[in-house]
Amino acid sequence: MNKCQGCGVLCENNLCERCFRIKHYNDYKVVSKTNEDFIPILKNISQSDDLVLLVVDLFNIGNLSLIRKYLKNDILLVLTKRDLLPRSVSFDKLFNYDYGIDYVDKIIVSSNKNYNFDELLSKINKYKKTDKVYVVGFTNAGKSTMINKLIYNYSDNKTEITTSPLPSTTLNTIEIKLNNITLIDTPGLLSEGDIVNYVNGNELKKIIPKKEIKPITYQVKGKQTIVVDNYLLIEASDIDLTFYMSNNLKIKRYYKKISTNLKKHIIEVNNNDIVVKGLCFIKTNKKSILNVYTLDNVLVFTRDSLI
Ligand SMILES: Nc1nc2c(ncn2[C@@H]2O[C@H](COP(=O)(O)OP(=O)(O)O)[C@@H](O)[C@H]2O)c(=O)[nH]1
Ligand SMILES: [Mg+2]
Repeated sequence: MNKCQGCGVLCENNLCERCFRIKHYNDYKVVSKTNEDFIPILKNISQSDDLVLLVVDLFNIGNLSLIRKYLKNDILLVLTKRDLLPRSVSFDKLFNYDYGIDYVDKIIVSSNKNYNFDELLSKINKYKKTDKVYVVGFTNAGKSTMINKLIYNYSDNKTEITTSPLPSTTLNTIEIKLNNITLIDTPGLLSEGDIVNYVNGNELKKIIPKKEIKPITYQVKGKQTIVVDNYLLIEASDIDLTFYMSNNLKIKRYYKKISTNLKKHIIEVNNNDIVVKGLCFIKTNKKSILNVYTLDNVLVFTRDSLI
C-alpha cells in the first residue's frame, strides 16, 4: 500500500480518488474525522526533539493552548493569511499580540502572497534540532498550503499536498522533502464551535474570506440592531462596532428590534474584540453589554483586540 501524496490515506496509487476529484473537479467529499485521531499524533511528536511549526490563521486564531498542551517540543509560531487582514494593520500590533502560549520564535507570513517565506525558511533552519520538522495547527489554518509554497519556492520536488476550504482535507501524516529537511504535514485539530462545521459548501464560499478584508464600522447611537446575512444579529447601544469578515457577507443596520431564531449570548465588552468563531471578529471601543445572536453551536467569546 502507498500513502496518498495529497492527504496521506493508504491507497493503491500516488493520489487517492478523493484528492484527484478535489484537484481536478473542485469536487469535495466531506470526511468526518474527530480529534481522537489527531491527539495521538501530537503525543507521538512530543516524544521527539523535532521542531514544530504551529500554523495559525490570523483571521481565525483559535485556542492554541489546546494544541500546545500535548507538545513539549520547541515551537515556531507561523502566523499566516496576513493577506486577509487590511494592509493598514500595524505589524507591531500583530507581532506583539499575546497568542496565549510559549514558543521559541514567531513569524508572520502569507502563502497566497508568498510573503516572508525567505525569512520562514531561515527561521526553520535556525531552530531545527533534527532533520524532521512537524507542521501542526487547527484544520484550515493553512498548513498544507504553506508546505506546498515552501516546496515550490525552494526545491525541485513536484509533489503537492491537497488543500481545500473544508476541514479534514489532510487525513494522515504526510512526509515531504524540502532538500535536507523532511516536513511532516498533519491533519490538524478540528476547531470546535467554528461556523465552518455547521454550514454547507455554498455558504462556506460566502463566509470564508479570500481577499483583503474591508472593515465596516457602525457608530451605534441609541439602541440599534446590526444583522449579518442569516448568521449574526447584534443588539447594541451607544458604541462603535467594527466588523472584520468576508466582503461577500451582507450587513445591515436597523433602528428597531428584529425578531430572530438565532441563539442569544449576552456579551460584556471592554474595548476588546467579540469573536464569532469562523465568521467574524468585531472591534469595540468602550465598555458595554450587547446581545449577540448566532447559529446554535457557534462559539461567541471576547479577546484582547487584535488590531
Ligand atoms: N487568503 C489566504 N488563504 C489561505 C492562505 N493559506 C491557505 N489559505 C486557504 O485556507 C484554506 C485551508 O488551507 P489548507 O492549506 O488546506 O489548510 P490545512 O487544513 O491547515 O492544511 C484553503 O482554502 C487555502 O486556500 C493564505 O496565506 N491566505
Ligand atoms: Mg491540510
